[in-house]
Amino acid sequence: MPCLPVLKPMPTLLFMSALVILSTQCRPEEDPHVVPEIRFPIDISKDETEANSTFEFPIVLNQSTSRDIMVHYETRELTALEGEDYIPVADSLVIPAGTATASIFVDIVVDDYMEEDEEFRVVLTGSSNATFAGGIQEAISTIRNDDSLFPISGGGYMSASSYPGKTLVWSDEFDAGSIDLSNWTYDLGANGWGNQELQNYTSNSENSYVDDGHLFIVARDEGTHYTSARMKSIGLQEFQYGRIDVRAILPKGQGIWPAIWMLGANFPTSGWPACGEMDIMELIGSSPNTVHGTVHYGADWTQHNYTGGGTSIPWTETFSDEFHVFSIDWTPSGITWLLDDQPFYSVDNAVTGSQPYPFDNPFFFILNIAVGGQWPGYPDATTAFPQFMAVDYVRVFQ
Ligand SMILES: [Ca+2]
Ligand SMILES: [Ca+2]
Repeated sequence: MPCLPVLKPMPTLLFMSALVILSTQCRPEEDPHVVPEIRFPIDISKDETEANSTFEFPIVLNQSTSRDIMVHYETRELTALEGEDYIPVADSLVIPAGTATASIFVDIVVDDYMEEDEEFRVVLTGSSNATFAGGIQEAISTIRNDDSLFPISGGGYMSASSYPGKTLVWSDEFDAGSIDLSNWTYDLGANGWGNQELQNYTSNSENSYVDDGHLFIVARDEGTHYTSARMKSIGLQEFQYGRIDVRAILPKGQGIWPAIWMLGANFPTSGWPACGEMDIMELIGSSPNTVHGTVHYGADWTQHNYTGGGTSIPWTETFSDEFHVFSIDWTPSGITWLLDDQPFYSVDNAVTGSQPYPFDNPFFFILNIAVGGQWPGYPDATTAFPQFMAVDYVRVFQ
């Protein structure tokens, strides 16, 4: 393009301005082939929040040039997965002539569920009219977890919604937005209770909450102590006899002791074990594929006795993997324990022998995770925290 326009007479000031403009547009000494370096050394680490839902990766040229620069880029998975953790992109961007910066934007998937901190890469796959400084063509992005809710799948065994000759008399499906306090209240404290347990039970939402149709009870390592929750239906929901189904995912690990159980409603006046105890499900976290059903009884604690049985799923599985249904069929003639509708242990109403038979009275529910104790032992370096029990429903048919 010719650089010597015909100059027309004009006022001096305007003439000088025109010369300046002409000189910047047409400097003959400028190298039309200067090749800038692309600098892309920036790793990004941000919390997974709405405010950070788009991660920005700046690209900087060491100098601008008179030509457009084109950069091709794409995202690649590391521990963060396409679609699940971020929205994959593969595109090109233009750094216009005369400018030296641009940015790549990647949307991340924001949810409320706890995950590991996860990483993905943004890779510069090629460019036109520029080189890569130091050969660096990728940035690593870390999506930092800032959530505390547990993600679970709904898979696993689902029990029948009705039984011949029986009526559903009560259930908590945990479908409301919060714990139904017309069904449940809390035991608090408990550090050092009779079984030498370590946890302190709280009513804090970190230790019990309802999410997506499930009740979560969470055992946490608070550094100096453990917290958990123990919920009970005493004075609120009490039943005598019935088919009881509880669908749950259980925690695991050395020293972790989840339980789904019942005590006689006369516990406050008669005391334990005279009130009777029916353990629908107990699990010792170091044997995470075995559950136990037990009854405890005795006129007073010096005459405490118990009997029970267990059942296991294959050793390659655990009760943390998916839902199972823990049941008792409790009638005037005895109690049968079932796992996923398969009976595995029974007692009849002569089980207490010379001791009083307490299992002919109303009982209330208790759902809890204990940490440590004489039976499970204590957490060690192999025990992962937090641990949760997710309960899909508690149903009583009579
Ligand atoms: Ca999350
Ligand atoms: Ca549910």
